[in-house]
Amino acid sequence: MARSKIALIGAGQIGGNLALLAAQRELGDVVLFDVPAAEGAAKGKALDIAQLLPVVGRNVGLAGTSKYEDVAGADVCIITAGIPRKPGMSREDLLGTNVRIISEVAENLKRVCPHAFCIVVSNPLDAMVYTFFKLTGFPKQRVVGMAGVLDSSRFRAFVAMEVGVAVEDVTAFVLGGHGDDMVPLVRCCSVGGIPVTELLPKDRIEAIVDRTRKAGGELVALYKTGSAYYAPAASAIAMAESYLRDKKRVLPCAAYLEGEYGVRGTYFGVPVVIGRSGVERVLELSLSVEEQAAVHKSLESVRRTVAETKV
Ligand code: TXD
Repeated sequence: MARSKIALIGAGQIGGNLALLAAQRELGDVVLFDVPAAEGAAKGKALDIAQLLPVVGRNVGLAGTSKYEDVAGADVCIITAGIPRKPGMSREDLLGTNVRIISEVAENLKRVCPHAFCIVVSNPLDAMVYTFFKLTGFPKQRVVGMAGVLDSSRFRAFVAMEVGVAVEDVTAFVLGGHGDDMVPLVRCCSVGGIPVTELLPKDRIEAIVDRTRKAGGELVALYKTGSAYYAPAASAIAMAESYLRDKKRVLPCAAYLEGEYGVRGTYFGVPVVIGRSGVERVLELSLSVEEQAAVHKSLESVRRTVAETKV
């Protein structure tokens, strides 16, 4: 059977790491796409990773390009095209530039990858995936935003650090938009099945929730030249793998909602099942009054940013 084809639109920090992880997991042949001025970097990263494969004993094709024809027919497209944050910037400050870039990418992928499962990563995430969905006209099952997997992984990492346990034994997820008012759901966080509220005092849990919400900015301040890239890449690859291998993973993702959680007509971070048909199901849970208020606040922020896209 022919290998799957994975198009990485944007060959920057996250794009390069996506290519490395996709190759190491033999998810399929990888094409790194970037603008002509950055085509050399795209080709270089493809060649560099190809030269790594004999060391790790993996076999996939890798190429770099600035021609959309070279990504034609891709099964999965992961879009990181756009500018990242610099210190002092909010995700919303990226909107003007990134909505133009995502619009150009959407027009081209609509033409050359009409059947692809598309994972949008560029910020401000909820507004960029909405823009991509509206401009491609692709079905909602095939357009999803990557944020919740990352935010939940950050939440789990901080809980594991605090309790002093293995990360794989911490279960947790984050609801809502990819912004500082995202909603880490403490009630659903457990360590080896034990509710975290049994293991940590209230003030430590609140400190972890606050750090999770601001985790992106913490890395922007440390990196100074851009934003996170290792964990975002791993998060998008987990989503792509669940699609390509029909794994039916339950992953928190920005999905287009039509009534679920009382949300209609926009992308919002909720737990979904990803399989070979894309976003196959949205899993709903009943929220407390307090959780509902926090989700509503996050939704208001998402709606404000989406409105600014004018799409
Ligand atoms: O959780 C999340 N969704 C976020 C996403 C987590 C971290 C970073 N988040 C966002 O991803 C970040 O705010 C940016 O909007 C994107 C990409 O971040 P990255 O760190 O990879 O940025 P780089 O290194 O600047 O790479 C962006 C590449 C760069 O090589 C540009 O030349 C390219 O995008 N680019 C384009 N590619 C294709 N087409 C067009 N038009 C284009 N314009 C720029």
